[in-house]
Amino acid sequence: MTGVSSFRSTFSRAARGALAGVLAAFTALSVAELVAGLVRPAAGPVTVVGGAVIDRTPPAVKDFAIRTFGEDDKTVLQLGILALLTLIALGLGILALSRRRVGAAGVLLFGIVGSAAALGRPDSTGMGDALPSIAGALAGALALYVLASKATATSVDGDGDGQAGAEGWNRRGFLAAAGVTAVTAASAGALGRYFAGRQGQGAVASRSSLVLPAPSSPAPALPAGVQLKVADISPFTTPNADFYRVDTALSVPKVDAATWRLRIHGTGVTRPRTYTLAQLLARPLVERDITLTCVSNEVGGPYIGTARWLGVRLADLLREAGVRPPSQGGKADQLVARSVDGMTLGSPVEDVMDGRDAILAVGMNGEPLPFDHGFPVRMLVPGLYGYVSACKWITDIELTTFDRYDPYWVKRKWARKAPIKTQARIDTPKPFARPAAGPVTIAGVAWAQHRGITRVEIRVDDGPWQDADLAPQAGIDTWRQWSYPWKATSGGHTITVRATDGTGAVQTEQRTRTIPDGASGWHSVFVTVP
Ligand SMILES: Nc1nc2c(c(=O)[nH]1)N[C@H]1C(S)=C(S)[C@@H](COP(=O)(O)O)O[C@H]1N2
Ligand SMILES: [Mo]
Repeated sequence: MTGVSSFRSTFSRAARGALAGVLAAFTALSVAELVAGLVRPAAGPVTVVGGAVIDRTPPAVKDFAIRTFGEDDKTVLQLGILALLTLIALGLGILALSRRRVGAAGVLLFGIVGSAAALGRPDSTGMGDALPSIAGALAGALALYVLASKATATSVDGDGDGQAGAEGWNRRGFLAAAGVTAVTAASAGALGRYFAGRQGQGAVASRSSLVLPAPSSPAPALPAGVQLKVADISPFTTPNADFYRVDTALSVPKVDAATWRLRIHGTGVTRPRTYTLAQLLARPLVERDITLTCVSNEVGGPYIGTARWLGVRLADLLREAGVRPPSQGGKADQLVARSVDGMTLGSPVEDVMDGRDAILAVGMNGEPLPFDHGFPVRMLVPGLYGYVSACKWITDIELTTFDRYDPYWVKRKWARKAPIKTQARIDTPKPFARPAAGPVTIAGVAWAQHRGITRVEIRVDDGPWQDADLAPQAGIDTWRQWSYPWKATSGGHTITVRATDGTGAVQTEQRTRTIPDGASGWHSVFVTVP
């Protein structure tokens, strides 16, 4: 045997092992997704392992991921998991050529990892959640065992192409087995997706048949002019399709409105209650324009939006349950909202009950909440960042204290309390734009929810602060548009903006990171006027 042909046969042997490994991994995942599709789609291995990774990711890394990949962060995570899995599968496949049992056992190990992740999810519904990972691992181990034996089996009567003599393996037998495995796995995966889709159909139907009642307290009419006639400014009302989305859910919960329940219980609740959606909808509904902001929003960042929300006043429900705010002697100072996927968010009871429009929202811009934004019901508390107030897919409200319980983000080093910081953002011109010399409209939005915006100032380079023109204020819970007519002169210019809130406080220049309680500092944009 020449050196080249021995290299070739070693290479082709390794390639066979690698192919066996990848096909085994593919089989494992596909069978797991099939079983998950039948049992519970959220218990699929990619979802549960991804969820476990998200929960264990250090805050700084998570913040980096949100900043770098934005709303694609989850796709990047899933691709990362698949890439790692593929590498391990290649290795296991090559190993299995000489140690078939060890290779198969390696695949089973992943079943254990997947099962542990599934059972450890906060929304785990019991031992059944381990089934997808176990079934997938068994199928994958079997596939690897069979493929590895085919990959190394010597052909007795030759494989018919006259090459068997040199390499001593049954090419046709291996390729046939590989083909059957690939087709079987692909079919299992497709079936799994089909079943998973069907499981969500009840929820989809419950959403499309939901008719939202008219509010007993409609939103105050928007003053004429809240929307400035400036191209490229953020629209005052953010369309649902453009509304930012931030959550830890790898598969968006599809909750069936017919079986949804909300329980209110805990410290100081003298009349615990469980509501159906129909019961909530039978109550007086308020409609309000509220601007929601994420604590992970950097200065100048995109994680903010305004919608017209429809919902039930939360304070009324709490009072009916017997809850009193701490200022009136209530023992609970923290309200912990829990979602169907096990997320927990804690808000100050005092804020929820101080008269502001804290609501359990059912409608967003005239339609039932989109699934991405919490269907059927989510919480909103004007003035507080989303992570301490805006629980989506809410199902449980527990009254407790800040001393006694740390919710999800607080366990990860974010602040217990987080009112939204006063911020202004320049929407136009964009960073590094090249506007022509002459009149240029600088414009954007400013927000300080539940305090309101009273002033916005612009500074060009090191010049004096100049008042921007403010659009009328829709209310203290929404952002406010502003514009400034600039006479652009040629050269490079830094445009800076700062806002003043309804308490008279001027937005601080002090730059802070988003962790632990929101970014501060002024937004600047550099432009070149040719
Ligand atoms: N169930 C659940 N609710 C959640 C979250 C989450 O991860 N899970 N994220 C919160 C955060 S950090 C924010 S900023 C808002 C974002 O709401 P949106 O996605 O509708 O814009 O939802 C909040 N509610
Ligand atoms: Mo957030």
